[in-house]
Amino acid sequence: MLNLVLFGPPGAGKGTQAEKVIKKYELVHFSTGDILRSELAAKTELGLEAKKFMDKGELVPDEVVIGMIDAKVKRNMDAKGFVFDGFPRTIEQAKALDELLNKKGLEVTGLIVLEVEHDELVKRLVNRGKDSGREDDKDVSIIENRIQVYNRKTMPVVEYYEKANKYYPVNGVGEIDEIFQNICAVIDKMK
Ligand code: B4P
Repeated sequence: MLNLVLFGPPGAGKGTQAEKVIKKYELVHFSTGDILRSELAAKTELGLEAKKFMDKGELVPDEVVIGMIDAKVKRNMDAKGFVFDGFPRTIEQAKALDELLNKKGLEVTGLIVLEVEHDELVKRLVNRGKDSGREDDKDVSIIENRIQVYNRKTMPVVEYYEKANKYYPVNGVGEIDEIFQNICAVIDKMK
């Protein structure tokens, strides 16, 4: 099974590239951001709780997100593989993902990190905020907080996978299709 983590700061293009990767390699997509937003749209208890964190650009508590992923992996055990998009975002989530996959005799194949510098991230998110309706894209101070949270809490995850020889950086700036080709080259080497 090909189990990929698409990683990078907010606005790096994880969601954009994940759509293309799942289509080409016929993998199941897990976007914790999308799952949380659909819970929010359905006004579930989980969604309303998550909203308090998301609107401020903070991370939703680990136990909430880990539970969501666990349930979805269990429902998709016949898949060719998974693309985790926006997960793991903390060391605790990375350890939980390893545990969860190991129990099923699986493991993360590789962490693909989309590298984009700060000003480009802010530009993309402000742009998306004009019509996305996402509260966390509307305000530059919330966008800046998301980037800071990424640097503080999420970046250590890179080192975790680097130690396991599973770290694959890719330049996330340029044409979407060009970046996708570079990601495919990395995946084809892993396989
Ligand atoms: P996410 O939904 O994961 O959102 P994100 O980090 O903003 O990245 P996204 O994937 O949407 O953006 P993309 O780079 O594709 O998380 C939202 C919130 O949910 C978090 O802040 C947190 O509160 C919560 N959450 C989610 N997962 C969690 C977890 N595991 N633990 C705790 N909390 C969690 O694209 C951005 C924009 O750039 C788009 O408009 C796109 O069109 C554009 N773009 C993409 N590629 C481009 C390119 N090459 N050139 C120019 N523009 C490009």
